[in-house]
Amino acid sequence: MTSSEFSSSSSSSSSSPSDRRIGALLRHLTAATDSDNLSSVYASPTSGVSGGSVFAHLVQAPEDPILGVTVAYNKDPSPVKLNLGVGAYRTEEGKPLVLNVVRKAEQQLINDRTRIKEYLPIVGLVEFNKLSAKLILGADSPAIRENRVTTVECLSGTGSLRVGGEFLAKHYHQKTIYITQPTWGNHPKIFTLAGLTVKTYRYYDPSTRGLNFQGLIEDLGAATPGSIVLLHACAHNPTGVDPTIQQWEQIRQLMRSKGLMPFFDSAYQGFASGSLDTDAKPIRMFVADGGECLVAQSYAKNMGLYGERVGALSIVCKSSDVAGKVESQLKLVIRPMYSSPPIHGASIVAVILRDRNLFNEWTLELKAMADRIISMRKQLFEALRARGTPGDWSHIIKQIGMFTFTGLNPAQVSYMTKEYHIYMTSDGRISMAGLSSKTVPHLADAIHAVATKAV
Ligand code: KET
Repeated sequence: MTSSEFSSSSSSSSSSPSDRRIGALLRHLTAATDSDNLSSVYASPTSGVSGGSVFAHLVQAPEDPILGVTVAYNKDPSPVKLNLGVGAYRTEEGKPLVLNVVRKAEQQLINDRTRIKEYLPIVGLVEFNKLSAKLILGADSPAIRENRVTTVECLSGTGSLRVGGEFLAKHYHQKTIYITQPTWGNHPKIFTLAGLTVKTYRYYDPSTRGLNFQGLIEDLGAATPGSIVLLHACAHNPTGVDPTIQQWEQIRQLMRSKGLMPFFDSAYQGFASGSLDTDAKPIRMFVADGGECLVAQSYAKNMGLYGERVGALSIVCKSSDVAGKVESQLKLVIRPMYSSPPIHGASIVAVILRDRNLFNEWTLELKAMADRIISMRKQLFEALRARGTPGDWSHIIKQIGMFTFTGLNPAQVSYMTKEYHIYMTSDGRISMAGLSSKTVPHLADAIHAVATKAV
């Protein structure tokens, strides 16, 4: 058995997972009203049997493995502390960056006094949806031309994955989704809570620090026909290792021959190669064969709109008739979840994508971010070479996107945090986007220390 199962949503009941969740919720609510003495609840609304809090039995939950790194970093008073945990871009000065083109778009929005704050439709800003589909599938995409793509605005990449997952759990005949081993830590949680059963397929080979293509092909070849497969469109998180275009073609052929449903997570379009079109190529290969697929897009990283929570879910269908029905069902997923998405971030994106000049300016700023990260890779690699740090560190310059999967173990990571105030996820992933020329020597010293000491 090469793949491992995270959780199973199957039960003896034949109802859908969301029906079962709602059923469980209803049973819970009914049980509470049946057994509670309402007058005592009114007399003392927050006291339990012992007079303490009704939540006293809760255990303290651990911080999130990625966002919790920032929480720990914020508490550290050290002046040399360095946050390489979350994948968020920083300037050479170590500051968050608001793109100039985003400032311009916001100014345009503010100047336009006709703009209102009404609710958006359930599917979000329609112009944003159209432009997002074009950005990821290509302006000349036959699927768009044939009107068989449905796109809904969602709450960034996470929200798009969650809505897509719940839609599949409700309406797709296979409830198993395969995710890469390893993957972004939120993937198994998102899909399990959406009602899918999560399994993994081999992806990364620690001995080569590269792709385990053989393992990947074997695992997808052994997957139950029709299963869903989560694919990182580019700049795989956390490994920074992507298949080549030839390998993508083999993956596509295998998946199509087995009827496996592709679900792309595109959180880093433009960050892998610096080109939006190049990074979207694997998705476009799957769309070009006429088959169906899902794509979750995020503008958090490539437009720096992290906190605006702006993203999109596109479902490419075989016909416009089906796409219309899919959209109608997506609305039923979204309405009880958050009703409709926010207006501001999507408006910024729409202003930029619709205007040729702003769009070009964006691509230049995006390329500058990608280039700065590549230069950090070179500087860190050189700094380790200069120190004579034992080991092969060439993966730092070979891996792509925001992260380097260093190969450092949890004990080494914790030593670097304790002794050097360098913060990263315990799997040894560092966000290269959080590094600058000034902080490279400090990081290189820390890596050198753990590589030469018995930590
Ligand atoms: N997919 C992947 C692969 C991913 O790395 C992230 C975020 C997301 C989706 C979701 O991003 P959103 O902000 O919802 O559009 N990853 C970084 C931040 C996080 O963990 O939330 C990270 O790995 O550091």
